[in-house]
Amino acid sequence: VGRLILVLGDQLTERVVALREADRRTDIVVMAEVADEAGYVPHHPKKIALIFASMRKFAARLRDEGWDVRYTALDDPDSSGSVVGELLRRAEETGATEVIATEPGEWRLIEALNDAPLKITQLEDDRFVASHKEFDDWARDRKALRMEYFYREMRRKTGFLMEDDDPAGGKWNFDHDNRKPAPGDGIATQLMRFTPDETVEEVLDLVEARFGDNFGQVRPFHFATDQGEARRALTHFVQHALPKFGDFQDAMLDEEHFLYHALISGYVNLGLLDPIEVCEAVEQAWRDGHAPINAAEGFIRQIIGWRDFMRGIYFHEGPDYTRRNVLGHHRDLPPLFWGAETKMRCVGRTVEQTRDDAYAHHIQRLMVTGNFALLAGIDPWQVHEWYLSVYWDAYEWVEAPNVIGMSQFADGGVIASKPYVSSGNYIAKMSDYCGHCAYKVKDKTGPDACPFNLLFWYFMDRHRDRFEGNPRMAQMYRTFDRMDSDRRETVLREAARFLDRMDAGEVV
Ligand code: FAD
Ligand code: DLZ
Ligand code: SF4
Repeated sequence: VGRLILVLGDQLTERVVALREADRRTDIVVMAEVADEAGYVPHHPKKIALIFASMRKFAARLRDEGWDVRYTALDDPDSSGSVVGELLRRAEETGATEVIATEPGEWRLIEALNDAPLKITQLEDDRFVASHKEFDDWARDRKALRMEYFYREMRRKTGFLMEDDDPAGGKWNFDHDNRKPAPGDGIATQLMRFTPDETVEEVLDLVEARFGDNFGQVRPFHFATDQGEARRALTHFVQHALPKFGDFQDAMLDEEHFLYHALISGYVNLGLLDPIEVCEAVEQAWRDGHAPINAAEGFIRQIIGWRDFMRGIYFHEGPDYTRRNVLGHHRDLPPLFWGAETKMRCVGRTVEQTRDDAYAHHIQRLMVTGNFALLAGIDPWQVHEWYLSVYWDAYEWVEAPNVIGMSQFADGGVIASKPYVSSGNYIAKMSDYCGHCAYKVKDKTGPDACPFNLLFWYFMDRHRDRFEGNPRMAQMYRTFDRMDSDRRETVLREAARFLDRMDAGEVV
């Protein structure tokens, strides 16, 4: 009897290690849509549909290539409802006694496989530039783990944008040229939309029926659901949006959801696109003179830098990472995160877009919803569960470091050297939200004051002990201390009142 080869919903490529190790003449592939995975958080229906539809198409392809695939659909009456349960059921059905798995991207599932009453071998997922060992070797003996230095190693290792031993263009990092505010003219590339075929439509019906109460709607659905479509989405990005990706990476517009972003994270995380293939396409565009170096470098840094770094941190830090809360934040996540009315235009629009698309770009996630949650002192675990639920690309290995670490500083600075907090000024500079807002970003106190302006000082004041000695924050404390004491008191009092009203369920 052959072995069972487990392929999870975010391992949809022949290049995944368990499939590379398998023998298609004797081994049996197990794939399962299960209630446990679909329900550990209330995932956005579009995310569930993307995963199920892509799983079904991948299973069909494996069958075409001669694999024996045992596939459990969500509504299979014999299903046990869990990944381990399905492995046990298939073991009994086939007589197999051994399972080969690619290590899942979440401790919860790694531990479930470890604890299962079956011989399961978990092979390290090598769809990343750095292996666990390479990351741990790099991290060992370093006082602080900083992405920039890790990234340079990954540039050397992969050879992307390298001229012999030197970085192309003479610099490792061209961020200085990026970060332009939103351009005023009609802009942005058209999103690549795929029309659902019969397989996808079936999944949309299933998801609508089973997860219709989750935040967001499954239709309209336009994501790619196989490797061919995902490659077309990548090509579309490289042709149309990449040249301006760097310039407007941090910009936000009230009426524009996607700007020049790639919209590929979901595909890369699922396995529909390979991260190296993505970087090759981007590097080639630069070599062909189609995209400037600041765009190509900025983009490649997001993939072999940030993405790989986040994965390294998740595994390096261990299973308790998502429970960290060094700032002692305990406020409940307010209903406005789930679409309840808010007068804050930036937050309202970001949440609305998240509900509609299961997508928001990096700066919306970091400097609007993330910034607000951090300033307001919301429990990072609840913030983490929200992000894990609502985005099409959210899997714990990448979501948790971004949320717990980068955005909420709940890990005490493992990832970020200072918290990503800002007053309304930053949002006013990088977006056109404020012009549509009921609050006034220029007001620092008073009935119309932008809540970010109030909460910024509330946060700084509350965490003075921790951050005053941070050289990158000292200037802010000096500014605060130079305010006259009446004004300081007014700001803090109004911030507290704002939070009380929010906690009481008032529209804020
Ligand atoms: P682009 O802006 O076009 O960037 C290109 C690619 O770079 C992305 O597709 C992605 O693969 C990679 N990338 C960029 N930044 C990061 C990063 N910080 N970490 C990892 N990869 C990165 N990304 C996820 O894939 N899943 C998540 O659950 C997730 N949660 C996030 C939560 C917060 C609070 C923040 C601040 C960021 C989060 N990110 C997450 C990172 C980033 O926001 C998304 O990868 C990006 O918005 C995806 O859209 P895009 O493909 O258009 O990306
Ligand atoms: C996210 C997800 C969902 C919604 N459903 C399934 C599923 O039914 N079957 C499956 O194999 N995987 C699913 N996934 C992805 C897993 O949750 C993911 O593999 C782990 O969280 C590790 O990243
Ligand atoms: Fe957001 Fe403040 Fe601007 Fe309103 S004024 S959009 S709350 S930053």
